Amino acid sequence: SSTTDLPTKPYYVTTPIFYVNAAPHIGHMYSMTLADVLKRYQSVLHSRPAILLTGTDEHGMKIQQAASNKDMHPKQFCDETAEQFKELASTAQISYNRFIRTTDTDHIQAVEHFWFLLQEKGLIYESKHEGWYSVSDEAFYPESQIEKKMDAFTGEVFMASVESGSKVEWVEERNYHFRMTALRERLLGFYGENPEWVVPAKRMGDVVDWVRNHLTDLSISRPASRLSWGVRVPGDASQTIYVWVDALINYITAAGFPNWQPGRREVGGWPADVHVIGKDIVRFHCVYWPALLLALDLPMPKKVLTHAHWTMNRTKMSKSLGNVVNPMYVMNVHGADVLRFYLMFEGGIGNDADYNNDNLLVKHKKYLQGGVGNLVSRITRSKLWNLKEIISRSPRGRIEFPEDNLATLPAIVDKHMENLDPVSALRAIMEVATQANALLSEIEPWRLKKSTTREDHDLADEMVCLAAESLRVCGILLQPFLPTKADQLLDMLGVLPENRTFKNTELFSDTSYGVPIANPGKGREDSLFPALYQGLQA
Ligand code: ME8
Repeated sequence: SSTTDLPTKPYYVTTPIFYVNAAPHIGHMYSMTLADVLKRYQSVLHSRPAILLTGTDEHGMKIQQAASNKDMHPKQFCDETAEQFKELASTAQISYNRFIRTTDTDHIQAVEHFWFLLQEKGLIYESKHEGWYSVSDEAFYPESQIEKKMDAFTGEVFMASVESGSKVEWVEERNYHFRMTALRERLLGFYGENPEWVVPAKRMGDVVDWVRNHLTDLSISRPASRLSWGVRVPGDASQTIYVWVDALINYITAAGFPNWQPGRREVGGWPADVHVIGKDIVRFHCVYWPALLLALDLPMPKKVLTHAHWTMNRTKMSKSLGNVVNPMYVMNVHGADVLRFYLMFEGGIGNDADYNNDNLLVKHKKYLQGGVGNLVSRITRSKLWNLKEIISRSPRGRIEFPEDNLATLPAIVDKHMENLDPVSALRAIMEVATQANALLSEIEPWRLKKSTTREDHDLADEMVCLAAESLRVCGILLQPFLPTKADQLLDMLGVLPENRTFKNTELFSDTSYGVPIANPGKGREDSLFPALYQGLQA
């Protein structure tokens, strides 16, 4: 077949696959939502085929122990929590194409095959291993990165990783190693040629430093007598494959590895356009994963978006600490879009953000209820003008501000999204909506409409048209962030479904809207962003 029938590569974005040792919290929903916004931006606004992968990481010591603490078979234990993550994804409107579980048969086969290829390349050897292992992080740490710590409550003294604070235990065993040091120069070369591979770029420094100064071969199996819950080493059932090697491969399992045909691996999406991850797992994704891919001469993911953490009273929200906010509860009370909005608007990519329910209420009131919501009801509910008629004429010319901001908004949003910065994109959209509202309050078309001069009437029409355009453009751009509410907004304005893509964001390019598509029903006209229930305690 000729090159002309090669399919275009879909945009491919992934979330981490989450450990199933405990129920999901806000932090997991944050990674999922970032990934979903990136995907929807491509698919909804740019009509580009796009794939979103999320799922669960089910093998390893951590899960084995959690299951055994509950006296459950690990698989049965995983089934229960995996279901909760799946439920979170659907409630939060995460438009995933596949929910992968590392216990899926095709994934296990992919891991075995990956191992086989590494072995064929002579990159696996057997030796004795000793070192400090953290079950919580599922990682070995070098002696230099271990310190003595005391539990503030129990007084217990233990050894812990300096980096993560997690408890470590001394391990001596025979296992298999991946000759990662053989890839040092190629890794450094890759980082050098792709200084913007890690987003934000400030997290690249540690990665390079680590590879330059601390890279060692990687222990990639554990004796099955200790770790039985996992994929067995092909040809040596006495060893179980290290959970991080198993987990990282999920990104190519879902893309069709190892059955992709030469030259056609793009069909499944590989290489990924973006891996979305938290800053806690940068080393695994930015050192181990590229080393494994380089070892097999597979293409690298194009970008790794690393985000900061949600804290609760300034302490990292974590399953093991238990200081978590249950997103299902918040969405149950406020709806999915409200929480998505809060996470995207306040969440930290560069710096940690503190979750606070009062702040959620404040931001909702200011930007959604009092901002976009207020604007839409002022424009669509007034009996003083006929919106459809005004839009069909698109009067303009006398009011300038914020038309400039409005006209440039799509390009600005596009730039932020290209830079993998949905937070700035969302803030720019909200800024324009806020300006439009302020201008409307200043010009007061409802007052001008009662005037007797033709001029006042014309100015009022112009203002109404500009406010409607602000809403239409913001509504289109908000679709990836607020999938339900943005649709509802565009329905209320009467924007046809086929006129909701990026190219429709050009000002005054749509003169066909103005009559609601689905009438929300009497008494429900203001239901786009109703006041939130205030009683929720985080
Ligand atoms: O690390 N704030 O799984 P995990 C923001 N299975 N994001 C947070 C967060 C917080 N407080 N807490 C967790 C693992 N996250 C591995 C991943 S990938 C091949 C294997 C998010 O269940 C963030 O994305 O511990 C973090 O990287 C991820 O959840 C860790 O989830």
